[in-house]
Amino acid sequence: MITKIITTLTLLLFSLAVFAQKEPVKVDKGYKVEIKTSAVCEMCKEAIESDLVFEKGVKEVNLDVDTKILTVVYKEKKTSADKIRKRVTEVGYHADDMKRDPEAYDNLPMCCKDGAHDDDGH
Ligand SMILES: [Cu+2]
Repeated sequence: MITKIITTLTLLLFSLAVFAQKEPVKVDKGYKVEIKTSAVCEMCKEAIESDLVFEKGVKEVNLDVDTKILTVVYKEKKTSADKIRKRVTEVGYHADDMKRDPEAYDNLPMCCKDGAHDDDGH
């Protein structure tokens, strides 16, 4: 009985982990992927977008600060969703299941750190 519950829970957690990361979808200009980040404000948006826009193969970048979702359109021959996620971690933010680079995070402005916007609800 216990074993059955554990198996069910494990499967459930596993499927949640898989669904947490969105698969890229085909669009006119290449592929589009939505990546959940740890961005908290307009400065984060600026930092991530201005960095990603120069990344090889990246066509369009947009971060929605409210949902923390980064939408990227890229050429599948020049880059991949994982490379883009990696790049986001190097700017200092989590990207889906990929953890941010600790050094990059240390260098972020104070307002972009965890909890900086908790008090006023932003
Ligand atoms: Cu910020």
